[in-house]
Amino acid sequence: MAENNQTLVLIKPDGLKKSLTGNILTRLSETKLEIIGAKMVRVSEALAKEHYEALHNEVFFAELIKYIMGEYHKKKVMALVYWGEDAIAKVRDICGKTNPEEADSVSIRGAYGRITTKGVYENVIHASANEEDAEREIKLWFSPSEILMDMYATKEEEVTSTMRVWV
Ligand code: FUP
Repeated sequence: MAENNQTLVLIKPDGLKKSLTGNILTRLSETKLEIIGAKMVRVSEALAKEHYEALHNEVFFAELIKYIMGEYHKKKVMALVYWGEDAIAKVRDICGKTNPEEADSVSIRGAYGRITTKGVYENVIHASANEEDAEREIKLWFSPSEILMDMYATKEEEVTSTMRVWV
């Protein structure tokens, strides 16, 4: 039975540098999934390390952090949440395999990704691998008020902090 689920998509700095945003969003729109959150993010080292926490022992970790922070391209990432029937699987399918040289040539990573001389896969796009990762990643990149759907439990909390406002 097909189930509705949500997934985090990141258009990585190389995707933005190569002006692939429109192309990628068009490819993803073929899924008929709904975008329920979207924003541009300047990725801090803390966010990068938290996002790729599971890979922290890999030899390419330091380079991966620099890559996602935009050291080699543009210092920004477009973060989106897609929702709908089999969202996780459908988006992963269009992205293609992690290694751009192994990815199907019509997939996003197969068409536009590359492997750097330092061995990092610059594969243009990230998409959550499963429901557990999706929940962790969506909660890491978005606050509840930035998403047009209540998908995970939330609570009201009084916060005393400053925020930037228009003058
Ligand atoms: P994926 O779920 O497809 O993003 O794959 P992983 O979580 O295994 O990898 C996350 C990122 O680490 C990839 F997008 C690129 C980078 N990576 C490498 O550079 N080399 C590797 O051998 C594996 C991953």
